[in-house]
Amino acid sequence: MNNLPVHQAIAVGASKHPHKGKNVFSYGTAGIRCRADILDPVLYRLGLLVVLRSRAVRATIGVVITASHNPEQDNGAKVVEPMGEMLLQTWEGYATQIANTSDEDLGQCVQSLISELNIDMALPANIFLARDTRPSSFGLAQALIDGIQALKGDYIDYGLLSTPQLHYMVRCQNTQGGYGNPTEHGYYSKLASAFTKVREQQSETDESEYTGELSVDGANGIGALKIQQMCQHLNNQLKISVYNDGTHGQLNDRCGADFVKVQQKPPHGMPTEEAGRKCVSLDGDADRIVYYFVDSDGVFHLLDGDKIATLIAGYIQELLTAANLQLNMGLVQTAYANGSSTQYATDVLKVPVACACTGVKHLHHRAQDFDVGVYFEANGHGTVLFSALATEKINSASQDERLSSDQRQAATTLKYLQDLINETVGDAISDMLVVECILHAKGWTMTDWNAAYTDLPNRQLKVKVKDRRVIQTTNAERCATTPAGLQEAIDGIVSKYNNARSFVRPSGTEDIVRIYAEADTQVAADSLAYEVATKVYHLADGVGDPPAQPSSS
Ligand code: G16
Repeated sequence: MNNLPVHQAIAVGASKHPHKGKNVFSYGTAGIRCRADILDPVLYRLGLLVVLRSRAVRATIGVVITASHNPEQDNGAKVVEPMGEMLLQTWEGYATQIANTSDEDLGQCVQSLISELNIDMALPANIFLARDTRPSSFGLAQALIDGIQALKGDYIDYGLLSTPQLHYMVRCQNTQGGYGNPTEHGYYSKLASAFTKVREQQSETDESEYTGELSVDGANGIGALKIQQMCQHLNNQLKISVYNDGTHGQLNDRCGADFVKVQQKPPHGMPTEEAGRKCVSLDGDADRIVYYFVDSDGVFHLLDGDKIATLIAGYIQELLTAANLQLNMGLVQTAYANGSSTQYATDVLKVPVACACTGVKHLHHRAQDFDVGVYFEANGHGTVLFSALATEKINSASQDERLSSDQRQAATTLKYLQDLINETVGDAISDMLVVECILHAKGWTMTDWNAAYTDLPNRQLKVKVKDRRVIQTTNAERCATTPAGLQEAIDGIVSKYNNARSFVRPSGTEDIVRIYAEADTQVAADSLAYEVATKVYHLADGVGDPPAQPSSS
């Protein structure tokens, strides 16, 4: 621990982590993210910031060093709030500010934040940190630690963890164990015990075609390691084979949840030919999951975040009805949600649907408006939130002798299901266990689950432009307000297709503009996406080769 005055300690650290001032950093959709080789000074500065945040809220704050779905050469950091949520928006601004501050101005920047936010620097500060498997993560963790120590913060370095595991640790710590034990073992035993208890409540019928056999694509990342550890706690209740476990391929290289979702095809490195075989892909920090299978005709079927969300919402609704519990449940999606899923949720499940901007931080907050808020992005990132009222009602119904045993059993199942859900943030491992419980309860195969509704054909493309900030959007990102003429052009293109929809938005994790299109056929969705991408390329200063027409399968 250093004994230097604040200014001096910051300067000493800054000299070890010099800011070249050539790049502009911003705290985007999920933290700071860019090429790993320029991040060292940013992580040092973030170390300073999280100490301030910890003192400001008088609680433990978390940092995960990861760039999730991005390629291995990238890296980044996600800051975790005391209850396991994403960093508060006003502090995202401070993070962006400090990340771009030169070595000379750094002491003054920190001092201004201390005064402006009235932070008592005599208070203790406590930081939990963890990292993914990227080779650059280890060194960046050291830069973060140097920042923490410069402001005399304490820290626990958990080493390799999935992002949702670190979110869980932070919440456990700040609830003094109320949410569980802040250890990796605590995480696995909480989930394994809840999984077993939910399944004990469910009776399996003779006609059940459910199988607990799964192939898992670990994206060559942290999820592969952690799911194997989870398996050791499940007493063979699931038979999991892990592929892309990091021993051969590169992180996220032609595998992982993002690849499978965007390319709409199986990952490399995992056998998927067996008809009906249940397959899942995790992303690079294991906070996203998608399911898929190949049918007997060799056709690939993707069950993405929308299918997972509607499965979970439908099941919770059945349990609420069976337990005679009146709680208001809602589903939160983004503009990427397939039109068929929104229609199914609204018309069949009769669950109200809200649309939020991309980024689980936005969905999470919107989901808090409901007693039971199910939120999922189509890319497989999501979870379920239970309000204090919902938790209380479910708990008391599970013990209420005045209710019928069926009603009590439904409430008890809900109670254990809540324990199985990682409410802090989307968690691929927890989400997978929840889905497996629901499929088990229903006795469903992948084909049964997939039959709930049919996705509208869709396509996602990326366009590289000079400065993606020229594209601004409104109406939960469904409408572009700049550059001039872009939205009118998109509207004109969309009107030529049937049952079509398209929008564009700048990514907050990659240096690209994302294009989404859906229409009545795959050929139409591909052509629509291509036309819109070409328009973006021309109106927003595209760089490199113009977009290529996707080849429809
Ligand atoms: C992050 C966010 C997700 C978001 C995704 C893509 O995921 O947590 O909510 O959907 O980025 O964001 P964008 O379209 O702005 O690039 P992850 O898994 O990469 O952390």
